[in-house]
Amino acid sequence: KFGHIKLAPDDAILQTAIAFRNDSHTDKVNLGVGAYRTDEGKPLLFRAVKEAEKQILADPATNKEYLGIDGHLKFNKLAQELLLGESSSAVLEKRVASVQTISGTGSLRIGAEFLSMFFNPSCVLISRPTWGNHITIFERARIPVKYYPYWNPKTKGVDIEGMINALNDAPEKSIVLLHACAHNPTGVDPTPDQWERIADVMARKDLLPYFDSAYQGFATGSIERDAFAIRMFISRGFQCVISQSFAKNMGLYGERIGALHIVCRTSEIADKVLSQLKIVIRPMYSNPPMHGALIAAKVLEDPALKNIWLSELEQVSQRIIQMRRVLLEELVRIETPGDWTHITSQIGMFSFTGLSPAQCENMIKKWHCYMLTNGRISMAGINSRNYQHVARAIKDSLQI
Ligand code: PLP
Ligand code: TYF
Repeated sequence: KFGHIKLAPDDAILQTAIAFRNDSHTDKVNLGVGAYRTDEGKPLLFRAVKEAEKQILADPATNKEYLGIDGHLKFNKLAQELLLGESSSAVLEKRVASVQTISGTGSLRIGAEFLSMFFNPSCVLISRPTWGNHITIFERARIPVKYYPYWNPKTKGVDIEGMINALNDAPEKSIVLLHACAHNPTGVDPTPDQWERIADVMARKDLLPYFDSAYQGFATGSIERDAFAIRMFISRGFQCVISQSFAKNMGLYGERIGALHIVCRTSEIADKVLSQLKIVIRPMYSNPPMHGALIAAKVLEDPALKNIWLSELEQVSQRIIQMRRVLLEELVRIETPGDWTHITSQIGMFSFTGLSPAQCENMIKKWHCYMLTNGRISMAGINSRNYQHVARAIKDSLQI
């Protein structure tokens, strides 16, 4: 019955994690998967999360009943307010349809399916490059995928003219997928002025913005600043779709907690959208898991826990920024050829080094520095014990 099935390739990103684990070399460095690591190279359990979990388990009212199809309602509301701001007109006017989802990936998949069924899109425009899963998710939802240029290898910045031109040429009823902040994999975001230009052309062409928000608080350490683009679009009157993940900013990777928000014109429309989102979800997994929602809701609801969380988030983003500085200084100190200042000007979890595929191979094979072959390194994998090794590896690989 199944003998005809061919072996599928592994996910390129998750494959680097496996290769790293299987390497017995003592100097190995994990710069592959975007998951935060402490300066000791260990996963981080946020103190606020641990405390919230303790309170949840101690509460006699805690049970393991099913959630509704749309998940934990208080979580949905708190997640909405974190993203859009408590005083957002869209929140106050109750015109945002929100459902709990299976982290950011599940949110994107439900969002794409909903748009495929109810928006009749001509295509989705995705940045080139992007997080690989974006492409497959929209293809699976039967939405044709097109691209807009994003990365300018010469300036190692955003190709804003290329992007604006592509949006200008977009077919009617296009969806435009935008990374809300901390673009994966490039680490470069549009400036506020560039975001305004993007909004101008999208308003003129009546394109639908779809924000992927996987790193709120991770880019700058500020929840508000990292939500700038989303809030600016909404304040300009855009309706939009937003996928939100708590994997990175609460360190809840394996709990699979996220949300999907659809900002509508009126609360009546939002009610109808919500009813249809439930119909999309019901035959897929019936209802989402509870534990991550309880944790995130507790952290966002309790002012003391929220403060602890925000200061931890600040520390996490500061450590990454510090490692950018330390790596750059070391590259300069050992006289690495070329300009490496993009390491410190890029933001978020990743740096797009500009190394070629062959140079990346050398990083991996000779130096045991596991990274993506598109040149992306996860800054979270760098720490005070391995930055010199990574700098030496980069300098050596440039000879390839
Ligand atoms: N979107 C982007 C840009 C990402 O980098 C990721 C990965 O973390 C996700 C979405 C979804 O991650 P998760 O499903 O773990 O929330
Ligand atoms: O880009 C990354 O490394 C993160 C983590 O299928 C990730 O977004 C990678 C691959 C994947 C899911 C999450």
